[in-house]
Amino acid sequence: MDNERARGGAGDRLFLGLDLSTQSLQGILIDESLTVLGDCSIHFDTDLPAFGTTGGVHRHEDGVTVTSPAPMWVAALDLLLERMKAERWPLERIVAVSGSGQQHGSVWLNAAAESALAGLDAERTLGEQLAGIFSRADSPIWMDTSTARQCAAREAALGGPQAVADVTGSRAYERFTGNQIARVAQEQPDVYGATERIALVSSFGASVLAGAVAPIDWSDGSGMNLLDLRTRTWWTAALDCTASDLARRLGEPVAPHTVVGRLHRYYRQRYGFAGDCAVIAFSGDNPNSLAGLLLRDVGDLAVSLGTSDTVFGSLTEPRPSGEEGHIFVNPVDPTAYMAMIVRQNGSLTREAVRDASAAGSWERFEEHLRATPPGNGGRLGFYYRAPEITPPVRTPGIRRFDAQDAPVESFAPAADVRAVVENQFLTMRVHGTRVGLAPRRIFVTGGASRNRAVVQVLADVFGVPVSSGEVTGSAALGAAYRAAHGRQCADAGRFVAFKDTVGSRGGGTVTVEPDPAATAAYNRLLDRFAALEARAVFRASR
Ligand code: XUL
Repeated sequence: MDNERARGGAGDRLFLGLDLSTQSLQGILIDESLTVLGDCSIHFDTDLPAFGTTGGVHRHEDGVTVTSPAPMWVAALDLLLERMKAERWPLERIVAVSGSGQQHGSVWLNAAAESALAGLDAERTLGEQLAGIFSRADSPIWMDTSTARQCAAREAALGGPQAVADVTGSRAYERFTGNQIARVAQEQPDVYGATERIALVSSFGASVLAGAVAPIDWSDGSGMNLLDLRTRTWWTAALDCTASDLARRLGEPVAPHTVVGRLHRYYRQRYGFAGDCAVIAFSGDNPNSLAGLLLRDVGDLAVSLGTSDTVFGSLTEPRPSGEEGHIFVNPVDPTAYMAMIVRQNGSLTREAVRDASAAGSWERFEEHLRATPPGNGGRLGFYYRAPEITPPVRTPGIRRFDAQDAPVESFAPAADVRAVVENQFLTMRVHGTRVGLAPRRIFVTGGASRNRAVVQVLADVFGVPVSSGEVTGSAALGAAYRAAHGRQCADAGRFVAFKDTVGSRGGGTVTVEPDPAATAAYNRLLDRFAALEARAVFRASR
């Protein structure tokens, strides 16, 4: 890192954000003006090859179980801090650290965990000292789809998918932690019996830093199908149909800005951290990205156009759907919520149409978009190259309709390009509206946000201005902002609005304004689009 710059950073106090994602552990250091001073990552596959992961995970032979070794995350933390020390990061000026974890993953801790965490000795590595704290060292993660049976049983016990969504924010999803816990309790009762505490990846990260099992925060806790969104307490009926004596194993959930402990002396003695460094509750990666992209106001929507497309934003009133989308407690405003939609058919689907209809060229793709009218003369296409989450589609396929709703085999190349882009944004609008998202402005990030003609369609479909800009490491950055926010709340002895911590920064670089005539065309199309989409998809059934 540019140490001179760090030493010259605004104010004396620095904040550290960590992101334990599927493939890597990233650390971002910011100063009081929230300027990034340092950014460092450990990549699990290459930096810790002894754990034998591919993409940070182990895919099991049954084809549905996916786990990551929790000891790998522990080893990664020592490695990251060693690098920061070697690069002479001013760790002694960090007054708060917070973090982010891939959502839904669970870490299984035995009765030895509390004392091993509390007694960390700076002469030995974390890996050596924490090797014996797991009742199972393999953590099921969000890519695991092995719990269809538990989802069906828990939904049946709790009154169906809509009833589960009404209380927890989402219908039962295979990757959600409550369903994962039910599977372990049923299939490995000895493991469950030997488990003293169950952490999320996020709360586990905070535990290793604080030297004590840290509480789960409300926002990441919303990804478990166990938390009552409105009371922010565990839903007793959901606990009861999951596993015995679960409340004790989960501990009490807390607000995301809570100080969950002080950084253990291990880090002071081994790496030179300050004595007074607060550990702020860790949260999920998507909640942290909401903070990192500075979506401060209700009506600010983030659209991330990546391998999968994600849409999320803040809400004041949750409107959970028993069919689609997720509602979480908001990570920076404990009285508010966030809604999120995940679409599997993102960039690979756009690229397939680019290859087939624009000779593999993004320039040609953009020319096609500019040469065709908004609304595509009534043509609508539905492109599911892979099974889809929103809307649920189990059997991949492509369906195209002409202006009279008649199925057609193909479109001319330019119309095909427009159809795939319009499909992706119209579906975000239709399904986003169903979970209560009503954007006033959009921040778009990810690969396709560099294509201005694509961003123009996004602005036109939603009828709001769209800013774009690449934010790398939005989850780690959000964790660093939340560290600053949590520390500010603690110092003030009361909740301080996140806006007061982050000020007026953010908002992106280029703003594309919607064309009112184009938006009117999309408004007219919307009902027809939703009806045809319902016809085009094969709904997933359990
Ligand atoms: C969200 C989800 C993923 C993980 C990725 O529900 O499953 O986005 O959080 O880390």
